[in-house]
Amino acid sequence: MDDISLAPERRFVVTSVSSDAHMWNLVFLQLLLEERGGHVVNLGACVPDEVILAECRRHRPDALVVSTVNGHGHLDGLRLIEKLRADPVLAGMRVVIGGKLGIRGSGNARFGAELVAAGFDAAFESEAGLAEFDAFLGGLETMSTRELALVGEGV
Ligand code: B12
Repeated sequence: MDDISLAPERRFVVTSVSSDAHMWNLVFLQLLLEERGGHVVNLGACVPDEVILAECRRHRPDALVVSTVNGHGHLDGLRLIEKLRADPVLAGMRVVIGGKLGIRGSGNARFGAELVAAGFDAAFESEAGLAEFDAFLGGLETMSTRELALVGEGV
């Protein structure tokens, strides 16, 4: 996990969902992504959906990274991804979600599958550790900046 280094131009928006007041998960993700050389805009906790959409339109990140741990994330996440995928500017943006997606511990895995089916590019349940997220970050490095821009434009 330590040998993954992002190209300096990779930009991330990190956010929680509207109901979730937890903050250290967001600090953790920001530090992780910055340590890999990424640029992070951290929107913080309890962010309304419309603010997330507006900030993504403004920053046009390579990926939106959503974190949630209060147990409501699978509900907030479904609502959020429907809005993102319906937005003409953001429909093709890379969007992932992770954390404690429900209140069922290892049983939260099924929420991850639902969230991906609804439109997230990936879902990372905290009980599974960070290896899959590392693989996701590594995958970003195989895409050129131009390819990522095209994804961001919904092409
Ligand atoms: C501190 C805390 C609070 C504080 C938060 C203060 C703050 N400003 O952040 C306060 C007191 C406000 C709080 C409130 C609540 N909390 Co609270 N809280 C905690 C606690 C003790 C620690 C959370 C923390 O800071 N962890 C440190 C960070 C670094 O770890 P993390 O959040 O787990 O994130 C890691 C992983 O989840 C993962 N991860 C997270 N997001 C993402 C995203 C991606 C993409 C990836 C790859 C990985 C990833 O990576 C991180 C590092 O390993 C946990 C219990 C625990 N020990 O975890 C409960 C806990 C999260 N809280 C819980 C609950 C239920 C609540 C309340 C609903 C309680 C209530 N009835 O009011 C409210 C919800 C408020 C709200 N609107 O969201 C539950 C959630 C249950 C669940 N999901 O199964 C927990 C797990 C406690 C429990 N065991 O029941 N809480």
